[in-house]
Amino acid sequence: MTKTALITGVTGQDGAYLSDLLLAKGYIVHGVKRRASLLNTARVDHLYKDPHDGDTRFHLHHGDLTDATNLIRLMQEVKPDEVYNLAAQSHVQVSFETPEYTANADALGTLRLLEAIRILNFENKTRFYQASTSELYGKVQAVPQSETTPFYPRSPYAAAKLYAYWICVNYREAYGMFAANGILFNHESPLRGETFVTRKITRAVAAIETKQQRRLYLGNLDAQRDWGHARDYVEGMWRILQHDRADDWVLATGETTSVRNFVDLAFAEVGRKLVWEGQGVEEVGRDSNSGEILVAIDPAYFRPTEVDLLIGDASKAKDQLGWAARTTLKELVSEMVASDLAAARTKIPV
Ligand code: NDP
Ligand code: GDR
Repeated sequence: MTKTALITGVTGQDGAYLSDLLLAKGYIVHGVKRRASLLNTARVDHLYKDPHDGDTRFHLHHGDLTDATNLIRLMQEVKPDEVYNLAAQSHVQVSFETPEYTANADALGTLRLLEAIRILNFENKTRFYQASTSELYGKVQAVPQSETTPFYPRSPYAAAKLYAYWICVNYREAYGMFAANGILFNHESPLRGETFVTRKITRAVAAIETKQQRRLYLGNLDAQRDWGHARDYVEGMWRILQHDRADDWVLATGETTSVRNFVDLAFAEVGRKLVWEGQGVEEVGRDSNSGEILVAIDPAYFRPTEVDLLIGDASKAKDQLGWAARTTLKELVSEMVASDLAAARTKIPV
């Protein structure tokens, strides 16, 4: 029987990869997009067909996680077998500037969707996936982090996602809903938003290589993250909802890398080696051939509270879902730099 999925955040990185995956599996996919003054569907345009030109299994609806009546109406119209709640104000640093909005969209938005399912009596029909995050571990209480590691959020974003995590668990226990949390560690791709650190770095490498930028400014180079590929992780989301019972799952690679090391890997893709000099805000990365400073610190990118070290233990997902991250960090960096270089070469150098 054809399944129907509703994806919030369909225009984001994960929404695009998940739509691809579900359509390939034969699903009918309904995505929720926000109205914006400019078109914001670039990541899913290749999936969209004008309904006037015949049958399509990919549909877009306007909506917003801050608008409960809209969510109830959409849920009623679509009657989804599976809901993937990927929509969020997802930038940790921005959440320090917009804490109330972040809580409204990321915490209460999740509650609104769960309530929509309950109001419509879809508890026995609709499975719910919540995009939980390794940011919940924040000031980490154990290394590596698994489903049993205590949480200690370190940003308004993480605090909002903590509420979303627990309301999901609560609706599962209180109303028997199939509501599952995927606690996903950082995952990246050529579709990653331009202001997250990996994409900021790979775009800068491409722009420096094509002489469109001189220098890259970053914040904390010592932060360590467990970086995987988004394509692998959306497959994990799908498996989480196919499991015979709702549960909470860590998806991670099990390896961690510093921001500085990610910079080294990205420049290595274009044959450049950096030499790091200085300490703290004075630290710079010089091109080993020309001596030019390619990377410097701008304290504006430091966060009021930082998450220093994330490394996930995904053995539960491996044992029970048969899921494992497949793409290596080297492959991920290669793909991202190649994609940004191709885009940069289409622009005229300054
Ligand atoms: P993106 O920032 O790329 O996408 C977020 C999506 O949410 C976009 O489609 C955005 O729309 C939409 N959105 C934002 N606010 C609202 C709102 N108020 N109402 C409706 N839609 C909204 O994030 P990712 O794809 O990287 O991440 C997907 C989810 O997974 C997020 O919830 C994120 O917090 C979480 N997560 C991500 C991880 C990662 O490493 N990528 C790791 C763990 C969790 P628009 O395009 O209009 O901005
Ligand atoms: P993160 O991702 O906060 O882990 O959240 P981000 O790429 O923004 O930061 C990772 C680390 O890099 C450090 N950093 C910088 N970060 C940015 N954005 N820009 C910089 O210039 C810079 N310099 C250093 C940060 O301080 C941080 O330590 C992502 C998001 O996708 C969340 O939605 C998701 O929940 C988590 O990953 C898991």
